[in-house]
Order: sequence, then structure tokens, then C-alpha cells
Amino acid sequence: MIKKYTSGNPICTEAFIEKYDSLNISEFPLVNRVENNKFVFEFDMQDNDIVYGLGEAPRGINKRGWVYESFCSDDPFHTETKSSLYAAHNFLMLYGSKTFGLFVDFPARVRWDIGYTSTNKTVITIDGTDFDIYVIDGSKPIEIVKEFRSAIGKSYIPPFWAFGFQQSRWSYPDKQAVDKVIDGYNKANIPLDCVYLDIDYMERYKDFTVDEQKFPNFADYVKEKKEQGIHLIPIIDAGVKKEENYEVYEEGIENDYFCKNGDGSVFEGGVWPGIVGFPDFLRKDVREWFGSKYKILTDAGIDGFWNDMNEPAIFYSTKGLNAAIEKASSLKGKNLDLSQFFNLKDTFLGLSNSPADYSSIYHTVDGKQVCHDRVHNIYGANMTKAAGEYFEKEFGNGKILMFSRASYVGAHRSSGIWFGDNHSWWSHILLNLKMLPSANMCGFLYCGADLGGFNENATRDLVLRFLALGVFTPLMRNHSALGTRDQECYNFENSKDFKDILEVRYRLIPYLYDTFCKASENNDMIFRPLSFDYPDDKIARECETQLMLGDECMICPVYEQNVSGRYVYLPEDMTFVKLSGENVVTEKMTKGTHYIEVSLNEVPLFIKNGKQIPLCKPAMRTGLLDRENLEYIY
Ligand code: MIG
Repeated sequence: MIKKYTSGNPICTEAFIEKYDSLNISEFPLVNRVENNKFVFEFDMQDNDIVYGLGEAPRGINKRGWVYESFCSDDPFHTETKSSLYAAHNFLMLYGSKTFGLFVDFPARVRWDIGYTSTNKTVITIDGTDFDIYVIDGSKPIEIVKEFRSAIGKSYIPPFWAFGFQQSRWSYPDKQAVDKVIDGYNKANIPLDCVYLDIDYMERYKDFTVDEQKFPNFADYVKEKKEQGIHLIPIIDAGVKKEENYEVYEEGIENDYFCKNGDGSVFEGGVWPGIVGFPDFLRKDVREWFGSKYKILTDAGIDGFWNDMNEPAIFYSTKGLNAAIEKASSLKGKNLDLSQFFNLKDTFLGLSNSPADYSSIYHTVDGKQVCHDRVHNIYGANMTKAAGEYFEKEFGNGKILMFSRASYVGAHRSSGIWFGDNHSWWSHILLNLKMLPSANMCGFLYCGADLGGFNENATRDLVLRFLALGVFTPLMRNHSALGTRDQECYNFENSKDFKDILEVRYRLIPYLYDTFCKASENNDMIFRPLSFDYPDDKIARECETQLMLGDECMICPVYEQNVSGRYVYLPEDMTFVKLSGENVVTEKMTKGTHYIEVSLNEVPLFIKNGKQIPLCKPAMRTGLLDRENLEYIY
């Protein structure tokens, strides 16, 4: 059962599709108060209670023992002491002595102190007094998730080919680079379905343009790649370059589509293209306009996109930069003491994603000027909605691949997400794993991390182990940053090991796709914490390194370097399966802890007793998979 409590006049986020009658906030059952114009509420936790939720966020599956903040942030250091990542997924669930779910529908900051200040208390601070809170009752966690999910609407389903392996890099700047990747994979006999176009495919980083020098006759090229079974997936950034005669910018100015400063002039920020305008995606007319621009690329045969920089990320604002330069000039030639020096340095470092800039941007919501601070967390989601609404109208469901960096609940109906700029760190394999069930709780089923890690140099074994987890994630993409070591599978020694891992993915695609569609249809999770299935098993309840997948399996990636396997906990008797290329080795195992040996070219998996999963033959493209002739393992 869901109850909705309303305070003041909330801004409509469109997170929910179901309408509920509002109860007055005075009836809200948890202890609460208003403090400095913020609504604060809290609940107690018993020692063994677990707290789930917050979707894409740092730290564990169990969120206890930290303070988180819903504030979509472009932060490329996903260390465990961060509070926010790119998304704002305001769903939380207490599970234990009391069990209930909460959704705070509020587009500005929300702080979640989950046993940080006081071990057995969760204190939630909403940065305002206009909001809705939904309380979801149910006895089991999965029931609460399903109830919540049915109220927020069905999850986006991408095209079938989006389950194929995808290779990305910042950047493959021209057609020669793209062809080299495809060639590399073909020669190594490693399956591949997509190659990504990062920002350099554009003409001076202008959205919806393609650099003619780098990609002559783009539409023909896209067609040629499609005939080879390869989809090209271009990036779209939130900011629109300020440039004379650039149609998108000029239309934006003529129609007054960009976000404003307090005085009504256009807010100017600096991102990759230099100065940009930020479309006011909170307006329906702006969404329709921006969404229809994707047509330029779909007309060229493109059928997949990733939306980036939509928190929004702002390297600097014109105002901020000018003020910093002025400050620096005024100090020129002076003998600065240390505090003056550090203050000057911080002035420049603080230019990016600065709170002062966010506070100075204005949107138009229902005809009224609203400060960006009040709606920050739904900006990116509305950019994605712009694209999603256009694709649905033009092509129907499930035809276009779309995923975004920033998100809010509701965007799960029109797109997936990726987990942003992680690192080539071993710890990020587990971070990836931990976000999967949390993202699923919030409706984001099509998701995944940059496999191999985005920032810094990866090692061969890290990429293999990362991929062995990625075999199971709906979005399976290897991506890495500018200046890092080549991370394509064929660029490492003995690429046969990579082929073995990726063939396992292709063998599992019919099963994974089916599991995905069922989860979307039934508002279910693909990945669950073990406790959902084994509530009375203490070890299962505390497990943070394994997940249940669908109704049939349990996954348990190897996540450390220089080890030949790992310990795994079986909450019941299961079949241990090692998959590698076309090899399948099975072994019955009993409930309890086991050490399993897993080579770098093997994917470990456990199948529950009485369950079986289908495998098809591997193929070089999803389009070549024989989905009829399946072999079953159990
Ligand atoms: O400021 O487009 O998260 O995937 O490669 C960096 C370049 C901008 C951030 C994205 C990343 C992408 C990169 N972008």
C-alpha cells in the first residue's frame, strides 16, 4: 500500500504515473520537524536492520553507516567517502524490525544520514518545505519494490542488439579509428555490436553536427557499418554551443529556449564547445524542440545515443571566470601570503560545477521563474525525456538505444543509465555490482558501468575480471578516458581469453534479454541482494559481493588482483558453473562457504536447484544469434 503525504506546493517531477490522493504532511507517521526552512524526519533502526536504496550512489548495498546526498554531480572520483554520484534516486527501504519503503519526491537536495551521526538513526533532510513523500508498506522487500515500481511505471526496454558487446573510448575521432576497432575485433574473432562516438565526432563539439572531414558521407558510412552488424552510438551533451549560424543555437535564442540569469539574459557556461546555452528542459516546448533535433542523426541511420554532461556539468560560467580573472589581475605583482595564495588557487578550482553558478541559473516552470537550485536533480532526467518522448512518438517503443548520465526516477521509463566516470580500480568492480540492485529498485534496469574502468590505465587482468561481471549487466560496454592505455580487448596479450569471456555473453543473451523483459513487464528486479531470497540467513543478509540474478542464478565475480579465485557463500545447494567460450563445466555444491577457482577466461555462475538456464551458440553479432536452438544447463 502506498500513502502520499504532501507539504506545500511541490514542483511536479513526473516520477509517478499513478495518482494518489494527498494526505496532509501533519499526518506523516515518522518523527519530523521543520528547521531553517528544511523538512527533517527520522526513524530508528535496530542493530540488525538493513537499509536499501538510493539507486546510483556510493558505498554498499546496505546503505547504513554513511551520509548521502541526492545532488546530481559530475565527479570523476568515485571514492567511498563521496556522498553523491550523477543521479538522484530518492527511494529508501528499511528492512528488519520494521519494513517499509520511502520515496521523497523533491527535485532539489535531500540529505540521507543513515546512521552516520547516530548509529541507530536515519535522519533525512529535505532542502525545502514543498515536496511529496510516499510511504510504501509491505512485508517483504520485493513486494515493496514492486509496489513502488508499479506506481512509477514500466522500465525502458532497449532494442535487442543493445545486449551485444559495445566498445567505446574517448575518442574514436574519425572513421579510420572506428574501422580500426571493428577490424581489431573481427580479426580477433571477438563479438561486437556497437562502437561509440565520443565528443570528437562533432564539428567543434556542436550537438547534432558531424564533422564532415572526419566522417565524410556520414549516412552512407552508418549504413555500411549497419550492414556489417555494427551500430554507431554518438554522444549528445546538454550544452548547446554559442556560435553564429549554428542553427540549434540560433533557434534556441530566437525562441528563448535557454536557461536564464536572474536578470533575464541567457546564462552562459563553458563546457567542451566553449560558451554554451543550456536548454531549459523543464519546459515541454523546449523538450519537443530538442528532442526533434535527434532526427538529424536518426535520419542518418543512427539508432542509439548516450546523453552526457546533463547534471548539468559546467566547467565555468562567464561571470565566474571573469570574476576569477579580475581577482587574479588585482593580485598581480603582490607578495601573497599563503592564505591569499590558496584562496586564489581555490577561486579557479572552484569554477567548475560551482554552487554559486547553480544558484544563479533560472528555469521557467509553469510560466514562473524558478531557481536552478530548486530543480537541479531533474534537469538531466528532462533532457533524456526530451529524447525519449521524441523516439517514442517517431519510432515506437524499444527501437532506439538511449541512456543517460544524470537521472531521476521517472527517466527509467524512457532510458537507461551508465554509472559515469569510474576508475580502472579493482574496488570499482564491486562498486559496479553494488549499484545494480539499488538501480533496479528505482526502475533503472538497463544499466552498467564502464567496464575496465574509465579513468587511468587498466591492466589486462582487471579488464577481464570486470568484463566477467559485465557479462551479466544489460549494458555491457568497455569505455575509457582520453590519454589512457588502449583498452579494447584485442589490444591485450592473448586476446583469446577476451574472446572466451565475450562468447559467454553472447551465449547468455537470449536468457538475459528474456529476464530483462520479464523484469520490466512485472516491475521486478533483475539483480537482488541475497537477503531478498534468504531473509533468515545471516550470512546471506550481509553479503555484499554476490547477487541473485533472475529466478535462476547467483553471480559472484572475482574482484581482486593476483588471485586464482574467491570464497563464495551458497545459501542453499546449487550447481557451480564455469563458462568459457563454448566450454561449460558444472559441479554440484552444498550450502555453505566454498573456495572456487576461476581462471581469467572463465565466468563463474551458480544455478539454483531445480532451475535451468538456456545457452545459444556464440556469434559475432547479436543479429547472427540462433535464438531457437538452445542448450540448457542446470
Ligand atoms: O568531461 O565526452 O562521463 O564517458 O567519455 C568529460 C567525454 C566528458 C564524461 C563522460 C565520459 C565521456 C567524457 N565526458
